[in-house]
Formats: sequence, structure tokens, C-alpha cells
Amino acid sequence: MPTALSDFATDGVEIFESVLAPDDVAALVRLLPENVAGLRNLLDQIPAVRTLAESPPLHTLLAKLGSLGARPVRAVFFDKNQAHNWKVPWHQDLTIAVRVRHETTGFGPWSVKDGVPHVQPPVALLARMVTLRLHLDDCDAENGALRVRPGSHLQGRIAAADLLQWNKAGEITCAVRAGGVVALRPLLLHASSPARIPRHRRVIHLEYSPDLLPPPLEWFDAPPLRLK
Ligand SMILES: O=C(O)CCC(=O)C(=O)O
Repeated sequence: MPTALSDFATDGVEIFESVLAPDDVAALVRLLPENVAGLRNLLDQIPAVRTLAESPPLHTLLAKLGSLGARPVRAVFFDKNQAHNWKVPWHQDLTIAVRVRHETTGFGPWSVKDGVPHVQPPVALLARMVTLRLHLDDCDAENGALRVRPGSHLQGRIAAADLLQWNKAGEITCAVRAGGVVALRPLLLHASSPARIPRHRRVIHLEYSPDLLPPPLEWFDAPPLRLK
């Protein structure tokens, strides 16, 4: 059942075209690996990605979404291409990356991805986060665009057993051109299908949070806060 979008608060998703100019997109493409399915910890690995995450166009978007002041806390590169034409089932983004594992009330279970500790934080923290997915290629249903279920972010953490019920809900395919951004709440149910016509579908996925973690927990990727 197709659906139409109204606003970010209600839908948990919004699409912005032409956020970056073609030259800026080309400069980012030159910094990224050519033939991988993805790459984690980009804020750490590619300084230009941190510059991008903190750049005026993305701050403007955060302000439009009511999240001015949120800091980038994780960045991941995703690509679909001829060698890596993957799919992901419906899910919510429930984990955050932290520097060191410290058992903390409300945080768990823990996991490790590419050597970095990850944990599920309280839902209230996830509900305040925003993800900006910057597209480096034109993207639509043909090359594996993100599919989302608008409004699902308002249900908190959705148990695996309840996911089937959401199959009756409407979905949107987030088609967007290179230089555009798909903004979403991490709690929004999302999935993506393999590309029908495999060609690059490069995305820089940037997660932002307005929150500090309870000490001694620290975001893996956020710069240390400078206290005045
Ligand atoms: O890029 C995609 O198609 C899916 C990414 C995803 O599932 C995620 O960020 O959790």
C-alpha cells in the first residue's frame, strides 16, 4: 500500500534534493573505496567525512528537522554495485558505537562490529537521534533504494514477533538524486532490496545525537566535548 509523506515528526523520514553540489559529490566519491559493500567508522577514517558532517548544508538540514546542536556520532559508507548487490530485511537501527564497554543500566545487549563495541541504548536516546543519508549516486527502486514504513518510529522498539503486522502498513521507496539527503529517525523501520540493475548506489550514512552518554560511556566517533 503506497503512502504519502507529510512531515518529519509524523513520518520519521524526509527527502531533501540538491543538498550538495555535483563537484562536492565528486570530491567525496574520490575519497571512497571503489569495490566494497561498505565501510564503518568513517568519521575516524576519512577527515573529509567529519568536515562534511559538520558542514553548513547539513547543519541547515538538522535545524529544519528540529535537531540543531546534534553532533555526528557515527558514519558508515554503503554501496551496492555489481560485486556487492546486497539486501537488508526490515529492521530498526537499535545500536550505537562506543569507545569502551562499560556495563551501564539501561544499555544492552552488547556486540562488537569491526572491533568496536556496540550497544543498544535506551529507546529515549534513539528517539532523539537523526540519520542523514547523503547520496552520491542517483538512487531509486531499480538500484536498491531504501524502503521505509512512515510512522513506525513512533512505536519505540518493535519486537521481532510484531514485525509481521507492519507488512500491512504503507511503505515509501526513498528515491533521491545524487547530492540529495534522506533524513530518518533510526527507529523508523527500513529495508532495502538488491538492485535490479546493479550500478553504484553510494551513500554516506551519518548519525547525529543531541545527547552525551552517561559517563564513563562515550560515543565512539564524537569528538571529546570541550567544557568551558
Ligand atoms: O543502505 C541500505 O540500503 C540499508 C542500510 C541499513 O539498513 C541501515 O543503515 O541500517
